[in-house]
Amino acid sequence: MNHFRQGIKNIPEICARQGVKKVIIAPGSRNAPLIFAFTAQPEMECLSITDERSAAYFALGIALQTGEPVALVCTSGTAVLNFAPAIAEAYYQNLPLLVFTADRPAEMIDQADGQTLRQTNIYANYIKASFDLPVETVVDADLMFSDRQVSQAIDTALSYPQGPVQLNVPMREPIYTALPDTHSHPKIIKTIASDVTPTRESLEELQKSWNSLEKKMVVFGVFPKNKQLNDLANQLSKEPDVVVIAENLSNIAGDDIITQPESFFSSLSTERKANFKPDLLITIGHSVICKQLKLFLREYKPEAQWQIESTMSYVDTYRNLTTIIPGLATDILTKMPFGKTTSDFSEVYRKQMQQITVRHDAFVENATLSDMSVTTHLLKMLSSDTVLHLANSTSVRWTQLYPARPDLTYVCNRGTSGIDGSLSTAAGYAYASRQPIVFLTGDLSFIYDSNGMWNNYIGDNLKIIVMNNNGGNIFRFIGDKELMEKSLDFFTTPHQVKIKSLVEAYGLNYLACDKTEELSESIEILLKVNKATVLEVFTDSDLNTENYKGYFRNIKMTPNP
Ligand SMILES: Cc1ncc(C[n+]2csc(CCOP(=O)(O)OP(=O)(O)O)c2C)c(N)n1
Repeated sequence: MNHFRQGIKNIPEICARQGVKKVIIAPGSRNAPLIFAFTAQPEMECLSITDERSAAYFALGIALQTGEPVALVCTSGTAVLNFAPAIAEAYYQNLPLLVFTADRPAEMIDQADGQTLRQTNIYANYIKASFDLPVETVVDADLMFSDRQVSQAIDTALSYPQGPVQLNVPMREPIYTALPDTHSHPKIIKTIASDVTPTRESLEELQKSWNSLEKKMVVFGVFPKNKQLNDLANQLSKEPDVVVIAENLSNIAGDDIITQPESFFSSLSTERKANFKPDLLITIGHSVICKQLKLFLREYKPEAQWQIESTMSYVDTYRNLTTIIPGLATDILTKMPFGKTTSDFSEVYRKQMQQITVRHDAFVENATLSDMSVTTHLLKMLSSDTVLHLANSTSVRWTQLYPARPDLTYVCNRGTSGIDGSLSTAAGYAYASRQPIVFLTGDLSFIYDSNGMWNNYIGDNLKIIVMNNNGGNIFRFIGDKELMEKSLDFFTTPHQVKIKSLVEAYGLNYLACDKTEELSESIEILLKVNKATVLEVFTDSDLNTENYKGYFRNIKMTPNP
């Protein structure tokens, strides 16, 4: 029996049976059989997005919100390359994307045929696995091979640490033919869930170190919201010998947790820094943004560093890594012998933080219209349960200067920190969520990914604030003014783009604010209106730069205990 296109027909069925229930389809011809197959599968929720770069980030946003795998389908050629930025981001964020790339048959590659390039393992350096399906499923073995690869690919994407997987699907003409009516009941392969725990001996070793190393610091990097982990962090922060540092993107917060590390470590005077040096450093989760923390820990080296729940092994950010601990932080750290020491380590940190809070509040209060005042107002006015999406560049950095709100969820594409997909990611997240979603972004990141508004799935729960300082303001924060003077425009890339026209072209609501006294009311209207809306706030890059540098001059004057 000839199983022509049976393999293609089975793909969405295997997906649905392995929990892949959403697919984003980008248009094309070579992928027509995949479009027929997915749109015919009753359990599959099919979305259509034209721009492949945006489609893939939209899928990433859905996977971030749901924790479930999302499939992507595109035609052959550069369409495949346009998925790449989001796939790289998904790889470093460990998000399960199933990427179906339609392809020409092998004999047509490098034969001057249209829309054709070498697609086998095309995302090699940032993909968990890549599979080439058979060009046709004629004999039983073809079909068995195709079904097995699809099931294996999904299982690979879902196994720890999760990640994106490519399935390259070469197909010969004819393309526009009906799929077979037959059902072949493809077999499913699944890896069972399993726990990883240290041996009793290893645990005893860790407990001995915990007891012998007096001053402990626990640093939380980027992490999805996790109540159990947050409870553990708050429990640890009450221990006199433990200091807990957590950036807002770790979604860890509490009264005794330091959630403004950039301000904190910028406030330490050289003479007093040694007082803040930990003996044991424990790092949990993904990357941190805070440069001052990295510099401090690279200079004031702890005797040991434990790394827990980092899906990328041997990440030695602080160059102190000694011990990698597989397993969950909540399983391991709860077994440590708490309350055995009388150290005042956390008290030293608490006193310093109290002083910083006073200086911080005084500096940010009553600021004139600027990216800083937008951040101050927004963080005060957001309703509980809001998911705050942050663009890379200064948007995420401004929020990191403020205490993290435990009732918010903070999200930012810090896997590869690109400015190219944050809007599409927020739009995908908002599509899959009923929570209020607020996206704070700079003007270049907004314009770069304005195609993120080019789809029929923009939820009313999506609100966007564009801090328009006419270019990449960050380069004026970090770079050397004299050195960059002559070529500054090549860094900041000022522009003439009318964001109002862009927003209205995509059918979203538009609001604008260019006066200090109107800011609070503008944000209030934005948060209240029941439609996807963009608030553009016009700010001055000179003032923003002065605010940012002034903020740290002010913090550096904090007296150290
Ligand atoms: C895809 C990509 N291209 C270039 C960069 C380098 N880059 C980092 S921040 C930035 C400027 C962003 O400007 P904007 O979004 O206006 O934010 P602002 O600096 O004003 O906060 C650029 C170009 C990047 N991170 N990602």
